Amino acid sequence: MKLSMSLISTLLLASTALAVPHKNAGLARRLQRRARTMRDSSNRAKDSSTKTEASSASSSSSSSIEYSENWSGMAITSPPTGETFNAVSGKFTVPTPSVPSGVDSTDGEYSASAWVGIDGNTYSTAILQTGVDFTVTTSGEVSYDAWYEWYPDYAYDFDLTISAGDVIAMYVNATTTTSGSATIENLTTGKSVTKDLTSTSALGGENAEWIVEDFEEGDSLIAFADFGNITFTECVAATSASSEGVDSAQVMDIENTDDEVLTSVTKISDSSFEVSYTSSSSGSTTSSGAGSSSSGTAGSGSGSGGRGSGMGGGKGFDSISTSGAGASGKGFPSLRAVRRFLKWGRPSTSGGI
Ligand SMILES: *[C@@H]1O[C@H](CO)[C@@H](O)[C@H](O)[C@H]1NC(C)=O
Ligand SMILES: *[C@@H]1O[C@H](CO)[C@@H](O)[C@H](O)[C@H]1NC(C)=O
Ligand SMILES: *[C@@H]1O[C@H](CO)[C@@H](O)[C@H](O)[C@H]1NC(C)=O
Ligand SMILES: CC(=O)N[C@H]1CO[C@H](CO)[C@@H](O)[C@@H]1O
Repeated sequence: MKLSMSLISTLLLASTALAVPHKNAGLARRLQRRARTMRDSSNRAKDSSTKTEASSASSSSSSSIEYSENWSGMAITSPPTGETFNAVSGKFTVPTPSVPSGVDSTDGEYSASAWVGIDGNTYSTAILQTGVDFTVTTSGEVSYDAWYEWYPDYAYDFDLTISAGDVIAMYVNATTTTSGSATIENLTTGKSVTKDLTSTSALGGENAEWIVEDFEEGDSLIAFADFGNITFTECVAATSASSEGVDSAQVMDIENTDDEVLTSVTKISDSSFEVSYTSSSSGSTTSSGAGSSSSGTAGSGSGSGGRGSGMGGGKGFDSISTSGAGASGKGFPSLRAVRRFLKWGRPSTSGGI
């Protein structure tokens, strides 16, 4: 999968003529959405950056914290003997993200994602996952996307409007190792969306996880948003014979390449835990200390009626033919190029969406 991703990246870099200027806000928005389909939520960096230390902060039964550059939360790394996980679910309340204090304010946008999934930790060749991204720009615009993904295929957006404060339930269910579904439910309204999925990349049913992620767009990690804290509740990992909560799960925290630990996990019960953004003390350029009063980011709703218009549906991008780099100097990859590549036949997935 690493190979295919880097191949795609190379291809996309070669097509900068299709990259996009961001003076057109609507276009930039769609391009962001498109770029989001380049999400890569595997946890490849984990092994190289894994270290453990006594967990004093987390009053959990887990005795250690595993550090990852990408994932924070809880991950069960093996099902009961003789069984495999086929359903993982959890709930959380959608936070209002804010720009981390002390960052260079010219920096564009900051995101994080909360999701549940089967596999992807120790079992690395497939992940069935679903969740919600939250993004805040330095100008205070907040947006959300609900999505599903059967890695190594890309993430696709659900057509669902998400707002801060929504209580969201997330479910991934595997019916076989190569088929299943992802569901996001708005518990405030009871409305839910489900996507049936198939893949040629078989699940192992070895891992179950509830994660807040610094996800990847293109071939680099997005700038991580201050998400405040996210409490996962009613966490259930099920096999066909039994179910369990997070008692046996491994605590994971994000430590970036500057050795700053950006998250802190606190276990609340077997079915609930909290992930908090812990602002890094070092490197703070301005803003005297605790800037994280979450400054009421104007208009935390999702507003813009065009959101959720179905990235997976693939409409509307065909006329993109502009030049220049995208926001903050990042060239957004071209959907057209991606599609072309997919048509050429991406080896490792059916894309069966
Ligand atoms: C959930 O319901 C609330 C209240 O009606 C609404 O504002 C919000 O947009 C809904 N979110 C989703 C994800 O459907
Ligand atoms: C997924 O599994 C849960 C139980 O874990 C169940 O309540 C839910 O209905 C299932 N959803 C689908 C779409 O099969
Ligand atoms: C979550 O974050 C808020 C704001 O930072 C804080 O006041 C609150 O204590 C946190 N919740 C918990 C359970 O720590
Ligand atoms: C899947 C993913 O985002 N993995 C990334 C984790 O972080 C390392 C280091 O930045 C990246 O190399 C991985 O690609």
